[in-house]
Amino acid sequence: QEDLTMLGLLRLDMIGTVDVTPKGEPGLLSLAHLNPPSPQGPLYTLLKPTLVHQCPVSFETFIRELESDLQRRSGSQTMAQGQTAILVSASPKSKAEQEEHLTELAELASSADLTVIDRLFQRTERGHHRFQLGSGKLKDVLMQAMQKGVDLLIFDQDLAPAQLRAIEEVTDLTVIDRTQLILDIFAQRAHSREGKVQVELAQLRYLLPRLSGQGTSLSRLGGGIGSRGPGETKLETDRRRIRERIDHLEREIEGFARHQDQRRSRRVRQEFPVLSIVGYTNAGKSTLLNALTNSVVSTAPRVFETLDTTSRRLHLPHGHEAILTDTVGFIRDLPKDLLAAFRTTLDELHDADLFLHVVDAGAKDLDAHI
Ligand SMILES: Nc1nc2c(ncn2[C@@H]2O[C@H](COP(=O)(O)OP(=O)(O)OP(=O)(O)O)[C@@H](O)[C@H]2O)c(=O)[nH]1
Ligand SMILES: [Mg+2]
Repeated sequence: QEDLTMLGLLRLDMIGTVDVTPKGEPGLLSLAHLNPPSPQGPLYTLLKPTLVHQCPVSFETFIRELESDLQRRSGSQTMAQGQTAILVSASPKSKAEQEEHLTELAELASSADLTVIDRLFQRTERGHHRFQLGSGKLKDVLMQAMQKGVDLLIFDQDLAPAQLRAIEEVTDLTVIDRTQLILDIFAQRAHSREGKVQVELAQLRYLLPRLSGQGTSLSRLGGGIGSRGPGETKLETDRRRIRERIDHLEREIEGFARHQDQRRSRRVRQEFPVLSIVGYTNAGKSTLLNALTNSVVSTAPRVFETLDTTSRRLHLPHGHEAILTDTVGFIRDLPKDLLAAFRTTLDELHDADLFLHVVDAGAKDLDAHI
């Protein structure tokens, strides 16, 4: 069994063991080879043991055919289905709670146009782990990933930069956490200048510490003790450029905030009451705005469809008017970089005279959404 695990983990084409008889002569030869990734098929095939000199396999042809088969399959799979992912959760929380969170993570993943192939979770002790989950469980995850030809692991828990690196090193897969997934979705969806700036700022703030983490491993690769490898110098430049960009974006956001103040005071002069639609993401906020004001804000059965604030005039009976605004939805454990970056968007809520809290009564964990 251990040999078979090695076959998978090291991505060998084939592995064989030879028994040794008590007399010291070669006995039975057992061979196993990898299969091309497929969602249902087994990871490897075990051949029937034979005597060494009766070995049925002509290695050169066999390996060549296997290699081209592996290549063909992995090629066609990524073309046909787009990116595939395995969701992973490891925390001291109960099984039920982790499952529920993974369901939400799956919604986030499909909102980012990823195909979720599998979900795996583990209940762990509190405290810091090198891989977030146990190393045995990580092997399980990796075997699943290889068997199913998956290219992305998504963790429900936030990973420390060192954990992220350790997992990537062991698995050779792309690893992201929930925060990064949410940032990616926001980046895909942001349309307004303001939204784009806010998302980029959040992404850079998230990236910066992770970049310096990679710096240590790169300088180790550079080899010379005490000498700075070329990678390190480049990273120093990258880091400085990122900091400069962050400064720049922060100033731009301040500009938006001033602009917003002016807009606000104009609105106060007009003395229209402001009604703000708030609520969990995908609850139906934009649909309500459209229905009440005859607008065409984009709605979709996926999370974070709306990022930009929209304000519309609402005609009430008896000739009264109000401003109705629709804005970005909430989600539990909103990444704090994102929260900070979206301050100008959220500041709009200060203007509200009334909140309309939209709740999807059909949501499974209704209370958690309120
Ligand atoms: N069954 C039902 N579906 C609804 C209702 N209101 C909205 N929906 C659907 O729910 C989905 C989400 O609606 P949106 O209006 O985009 O939700 P949102 O709160 O603006 O979502 P985000 O902008 O992504 O945070 C859409 O597919 C709507 O068609 C409703 O009252 N009943
Ligand atoms: Mg919306």
